[in-house]
Amino acid sequence: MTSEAASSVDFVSLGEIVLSAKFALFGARTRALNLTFVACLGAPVPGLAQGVEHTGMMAMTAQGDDVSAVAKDVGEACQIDVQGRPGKKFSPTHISVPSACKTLTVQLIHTGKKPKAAAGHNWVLVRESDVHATIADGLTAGPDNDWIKQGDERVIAKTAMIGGGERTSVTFDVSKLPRGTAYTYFCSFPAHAEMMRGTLSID
Ligand SMILES: [Cu+2]
Repeated sequence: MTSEAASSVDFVSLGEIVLSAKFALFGARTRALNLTFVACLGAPVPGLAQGVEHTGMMAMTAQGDDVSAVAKDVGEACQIDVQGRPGKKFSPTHISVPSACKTLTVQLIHTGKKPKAAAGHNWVLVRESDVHATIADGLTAGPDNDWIKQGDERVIAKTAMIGGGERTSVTFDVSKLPRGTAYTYFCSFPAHAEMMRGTLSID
């Protein structure tokens, strides 16, 4: 089986259990589009399947016993695409991270046309209680630091700042993030954060 096969429609329709097992057998890089992960977002996520195709990353939850067993063999690497849209909007605006996820890869896709200097987007994750202070300090950090204070320990994860048509990603450990804590993500570009904001929870 080639890696291309993993991103085909067949992969989704045939079911993950069989294909995941095959991947394990062949030792190939596993790709799994887990529909439960999409469903728990509560909002349509355009481009999620495409994102999996492009990145080859695995989106997997513990839901479905057999899938979970395979995921443990290869590590629970979860993945989500987030669009930064014109009009200072993120989509989705809430990310539910299954508690089985060990790492989360967020791929940020800037769907606008403006360059980074005019309307850049990034994805910055902090605890909800740290949002205002992180944004305020970021505004004095300037564009060379992507409008985030250097070495800001309140930042749990962040992507690079990108311009229209670009994409970037960040992978970080979610296994030690306390459950029951409210997390917020935002874009630190000046005047974007008030609108470009979303919430993340470990569920
Ligand atoms: Cu932005």
